Amino acid sequence: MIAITRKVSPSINQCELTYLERQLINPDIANSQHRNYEQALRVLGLEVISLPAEPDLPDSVFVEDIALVLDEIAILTRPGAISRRKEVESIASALKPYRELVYTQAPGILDGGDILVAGKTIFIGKSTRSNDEAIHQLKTIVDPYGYKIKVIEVNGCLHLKSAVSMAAEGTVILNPDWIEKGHFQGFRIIEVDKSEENAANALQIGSTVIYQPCFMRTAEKLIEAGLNLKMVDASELGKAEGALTCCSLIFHS
Ligand code: CIR
Repeated sequence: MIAITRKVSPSINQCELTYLERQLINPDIANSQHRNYEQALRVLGLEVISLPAEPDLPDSVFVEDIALVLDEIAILTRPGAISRRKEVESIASALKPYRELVYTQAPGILDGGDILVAGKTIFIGKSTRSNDEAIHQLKTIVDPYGYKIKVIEVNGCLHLKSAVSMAAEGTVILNPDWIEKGHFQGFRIIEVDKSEENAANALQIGSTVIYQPCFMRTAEKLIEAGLNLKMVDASELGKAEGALTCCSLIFHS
């Protein structure tokens, strides 16, 4: 497996914010946490392709938003935030050796944070960053490969994956205040602790779940459910409204 990551931009303090108040981000702490994240991926056996920082693109560490990489094809997004559109070019170059590339087009907007893949089902969040036009385009692109699209309204948080993420095959971590649980009928659902609204974003790698130590109550629930957690603190990037899934694009080589 390969993980594409990108170093934290020195301009991270100019990041986009939708639901959070601006707080000063310490670039040294953010960089050190990001290095630990990359190291955790290596320890789990992934080859990490760590792209250099983009000084003029504040949010470019959040590579997940720029592409959806399936086994068959990679789809480059047209990110919802105008300030993020220039991130696409370098991610396309990094993906080119591995996949056929296709691009979503205007007036479609789409962030990878709104896309959750569970086998042959692709859940897409309709949020401030992803619209019907892009969802329609994506459906047309993935249909020949046998994927089914399910659309979910996202309310109260930035992306679909702020509200739900995969913890294991058939198991999701979910915040029921932000999305309807009913969309995940047939899945085992682990709800976040009420006091930890941002705790639904975890990064599943095989039988391990990379998770943040600041969400201890939800972590306890995950451990009780039999999951194997590897703790990685991403709290400094949390001030930029990012979490764990957003810092990598993971795919089979
Ligand atoms: C943004 O608003 O685009 C960034 N500040 C945060 C993006 C986080 N991405 C993600 O969760 N997939």
